[in-house]
Amino acid sequence: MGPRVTRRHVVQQILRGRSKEPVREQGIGRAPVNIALCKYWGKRDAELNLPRNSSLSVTLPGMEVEMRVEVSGEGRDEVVLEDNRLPQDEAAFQRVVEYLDLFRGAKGLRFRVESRSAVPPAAGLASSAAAFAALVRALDALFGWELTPRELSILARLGSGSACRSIFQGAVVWQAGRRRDGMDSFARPLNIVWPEFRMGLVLISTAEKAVGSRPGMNHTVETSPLYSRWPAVAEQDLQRMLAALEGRDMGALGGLAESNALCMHATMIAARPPLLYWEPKTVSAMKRVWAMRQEGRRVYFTIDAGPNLKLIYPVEEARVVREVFGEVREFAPLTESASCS
Ligand code: 2P0
Repeated sequence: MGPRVTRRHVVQQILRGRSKEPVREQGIGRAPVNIALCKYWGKRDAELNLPRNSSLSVTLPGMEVEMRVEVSGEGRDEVVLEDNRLPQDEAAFQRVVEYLDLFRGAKGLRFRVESRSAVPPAAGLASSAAAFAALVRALDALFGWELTPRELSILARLGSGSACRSIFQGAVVWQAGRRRDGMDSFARPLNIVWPEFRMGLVLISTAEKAVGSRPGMNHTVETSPLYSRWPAVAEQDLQRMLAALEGRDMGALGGLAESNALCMHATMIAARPPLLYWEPKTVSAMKRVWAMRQEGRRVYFTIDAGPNLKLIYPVEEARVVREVFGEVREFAPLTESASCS
């Protein structure tokens, strides 16, 4: 075992020979929200956000975060979300500032970061992955680094694991990698075009969750007797999902995504004390999906670290999905324009 690799080492390695000074007044970056079909749950390195398993996601067209970053005129960091300045004691402020610490250079630059989101708070979607991916793109523009997508993905991962997937569009794989410095742990786009693929949001609640994903996954790894099975299950699910995507096989893909999500939740429910993100309405919605399948409908779901469902179905089922669930917010993540980066 050599010395521990820090985020700072990784940043130094990627930015070696690149500008330490802004080359323009302001950098702007945008990135979409992503929803995992094969979930990231558990880290092998918390400092670098290195996962124990590879994962697969689709991005939601239109659900983007935009970040603008410039050198602060006030000599201290400012983080402004939708025109609201975050107080310094807020956890989100500190997380951004700790990330900016990696990019201050010898002059100790201070930054003003402004974020605008096309993700309505009422959509029940976590936008932190999109936010860190957009922030990396904004820094790349400000400093004129011209990093490759792979380098952007690695830097985004240092902010939030799932952010490395939001550097790309459409169906995206994040390969876990094996290296201790994480240089082989980044996302890549699959460029799958599948215009019939739909994802629909079933909103159960937008209340802030009691346990965030980060402490939730750490608690699961540390205490759940079922967790040890998870990485191998996820790797196998991923290989099967890739084949299902290649074959445009909705039944196989939807079924695998659903059982992958349930398996992830099973590891959390078995944690001590248990971690349950579902509400009673989550379970009723799951049962409605299963009843639809009994009737031959090709409708499946996935659930993240929260109570809301994301339905997966082919466009032919859109009408019956609306009949059963009312107006769901629907996305076509794999059309040609939405899926090619
Ligand atoms: C995912 N989640 O694959 C899984 C499914 C939640 C459930 O990635 O600590 O916010 O910043 O690396 O990326 C949420 O975890 O965690 C997540 P950090 P992150 O989408």
